[in-house]
Amino acid sequence: MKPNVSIACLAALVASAPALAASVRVETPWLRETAPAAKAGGGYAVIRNAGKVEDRLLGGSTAVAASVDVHSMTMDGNIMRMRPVSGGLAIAPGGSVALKPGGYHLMLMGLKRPLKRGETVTITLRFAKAGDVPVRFRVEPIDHQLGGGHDHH
Ligand SMILES: [Cu+2]
Repeated sequence: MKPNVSIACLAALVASAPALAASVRVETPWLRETAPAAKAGGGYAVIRNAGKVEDRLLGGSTAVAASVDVHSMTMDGNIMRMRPVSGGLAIAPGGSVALKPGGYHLMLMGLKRPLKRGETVTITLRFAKAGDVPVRFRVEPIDHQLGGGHDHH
């Protein structure tokens, strides 16, 4: 019996090795509160890649929306355009990417209910290397600033 147990343990170690090479940290995750009839919502955070290899944020899933996509926002003359980031948002090893209003963001499509300030919503982010990472996002008022210096809570 003993050799079989050893082989099983070894197999488990080998299977978990790729996950150890990838490591992401999600800081200051927040969602913007939405109007009652809104069908889409925005999500923001700073994502750090503490691993040794490039990773890519592909999207995510949540119970409160039909889908979670990664969008970029750019100015085209005076028109703001959002579009899905094809192939995922790359995060260099040792680097970070900020998802913030006016820039890259998570787009919750097909909202099933409004997002109310103060509540917490779990979104499972999907990374190419790190896999599925559940993150608790706090819903903040529309004028919330990432890391803002005048927070009076
Ligand atoms: Cu968007």
